[in-house]
Amino acid sequence: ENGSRLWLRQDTTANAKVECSLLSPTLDIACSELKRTWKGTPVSLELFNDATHTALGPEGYTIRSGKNGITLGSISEKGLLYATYHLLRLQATQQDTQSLHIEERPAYPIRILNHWDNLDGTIERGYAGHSLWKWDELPATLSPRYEAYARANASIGINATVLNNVNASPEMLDTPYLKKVKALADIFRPYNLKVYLSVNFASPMIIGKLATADPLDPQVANWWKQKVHEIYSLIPDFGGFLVKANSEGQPGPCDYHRTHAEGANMLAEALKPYGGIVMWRAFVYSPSDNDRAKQAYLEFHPLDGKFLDNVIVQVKNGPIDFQPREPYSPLFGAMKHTPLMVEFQVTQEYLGHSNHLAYLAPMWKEFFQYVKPESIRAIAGVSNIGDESNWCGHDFAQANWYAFGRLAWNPELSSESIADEWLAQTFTANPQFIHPVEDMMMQSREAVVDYMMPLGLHHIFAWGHHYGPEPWCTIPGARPDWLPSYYHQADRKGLGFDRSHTGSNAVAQYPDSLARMFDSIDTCPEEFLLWFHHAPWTHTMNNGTTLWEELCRHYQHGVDKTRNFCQTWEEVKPYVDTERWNAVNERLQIQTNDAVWWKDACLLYFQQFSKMSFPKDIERPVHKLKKLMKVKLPISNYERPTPEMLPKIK
Ligand code: BDP
Repeated sequence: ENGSRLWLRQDTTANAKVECSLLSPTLDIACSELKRTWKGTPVSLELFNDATHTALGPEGYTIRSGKNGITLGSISEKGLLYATYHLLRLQATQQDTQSLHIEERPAYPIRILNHWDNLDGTIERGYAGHSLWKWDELPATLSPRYEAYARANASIGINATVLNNVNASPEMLDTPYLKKVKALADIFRPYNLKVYLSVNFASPMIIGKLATADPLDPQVANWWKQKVHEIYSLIPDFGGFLVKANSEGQPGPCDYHRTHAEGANMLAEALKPYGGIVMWRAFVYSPSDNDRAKQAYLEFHPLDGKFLDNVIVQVKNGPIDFQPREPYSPLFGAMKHTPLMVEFQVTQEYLGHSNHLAYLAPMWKEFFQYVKPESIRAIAGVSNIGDESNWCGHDFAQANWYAFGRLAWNPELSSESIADEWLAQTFTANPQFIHPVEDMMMQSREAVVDYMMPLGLHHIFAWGHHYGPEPWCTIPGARPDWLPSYYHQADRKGLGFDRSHTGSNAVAQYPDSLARMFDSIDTCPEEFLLWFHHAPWTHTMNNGTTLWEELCRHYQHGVDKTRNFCQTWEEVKPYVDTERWNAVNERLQIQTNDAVWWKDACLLYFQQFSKMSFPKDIERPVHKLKKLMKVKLPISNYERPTPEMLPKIK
């Protein structure tokens, strides 16, 4: 058992009776999945063109029981493929399949993974080995994992993928690479998985040898048109481009005093004749402004309505950067005349890499509490997939890939039900296992928030790799907005970033009622207190204790929870195979150690400012601050640390 079968582990000796009058690569897949695995009454797959099915769209479907068995129906074979995986999921999760009357359609037409994979095989912020894409071997050698990847995505409704890093290498668009991309697209196509690429805005200069990449230069626009033509001649259903421009040193239209809209529209014009789209990222910030949290809004809001209709602006869920908790980005709701999509981070850059168990569905659901699902056009997730045998490094990180797909299909699903489904398919449907483990998953993200940065604290991670605490970090000459003190602002008076009207006034970017709520320290939800306020150490919290005491309690709570997770895992040992039990257990031990490390580091560091003592019920630190301040992990931005590297409780 190495985890490689993900959530797709049903017995394949069923030999079911399946009827399908049409033939196509997609329907072949659907039929053979059913034949191998379905144990119920005969199934037939049918294309319909009635009003019900038309309203469900090409990816929607029905599943209905009748006298002679079950009928899967859709206006297209894509829908029949998704219906197949739905039916098989019902069986795997032991649902009643006697009388089915199901109608489904996806909430978004684009449900896309963003791989931050580099052409040299490394993965930026990837913690599950190297890239799945073996560029050196392609297109001649095709790893069986390419198809397994497409199948896994189809089984959860993901229908699109960006193969390469947003920090894009221009070579991606060179002809030899495009031929490799074509080979992948050919494998993915029957699984309804469309290929997209991240592009470097300076490509016309770097590979096209032009003197400029100015989007208003006709030669530049022409270069892109030629390139797009070449791509579509190889991959007729190519999806389009994802662009990170004028962000963290990447080239972009602003280099030529053009706007993001001018840059995006030039690419959109090139893609338009083929039905391709541009996903243009709003992740921009510069050290010269006073509050990073405000900058994407300041830059993009004035451009509302200026983008062509095949551009979607891709916005991270929060205004800063995938922190364990952020309020939603105020761009959502503010760009009334521009299609927007949300970008979630599935890979755990800021949540303990693949060492920590953190089930992220509750975090994404939190976003949808503030942002209406129907107000966005598409949904993207930064992938946590690599070439390790279990795909995601941590066996429980597979749940985040799974949950991303399920929520992209239907953001109304509950985190609990997704966890249950995933557990039943991945481990066992036994309730003795599911109940405690679902409970552990449901608490896991909040546990991370508690032991890393509770009450709205953010970005106090170690420099560069973002694993472990470094609230004290100073690097001579570094951009201030890359240093933790920029965010936590700890001083003798208190803690937190003042984004109220007395500070940066970032609150004003939210709709009035929310702006008022966040602006007042008395009505601001406590989970965002230090995000929006510089609160005095003695500030009275809702439960009557001081900020300092409450901060200490959250850190302690986080530690306690990780210990409970170890206990839970111990209790469910009889239900799990030894290999996966051991692998998860080893990482839960690391997580518990790390939680204590975070608690000690942050509390000892902040205590230097608060000058207050630890409440009685808080465990005394086991580490010394001086020692923790010397910890330097020898890892890059694409590795998880091994246990030997981490400070341990003696
Ligand atoms: C940050 C990562 C960095 C990415 C960047 C992005 O630290 O590696 O390149 O986001 O999203 O979270 O572009």
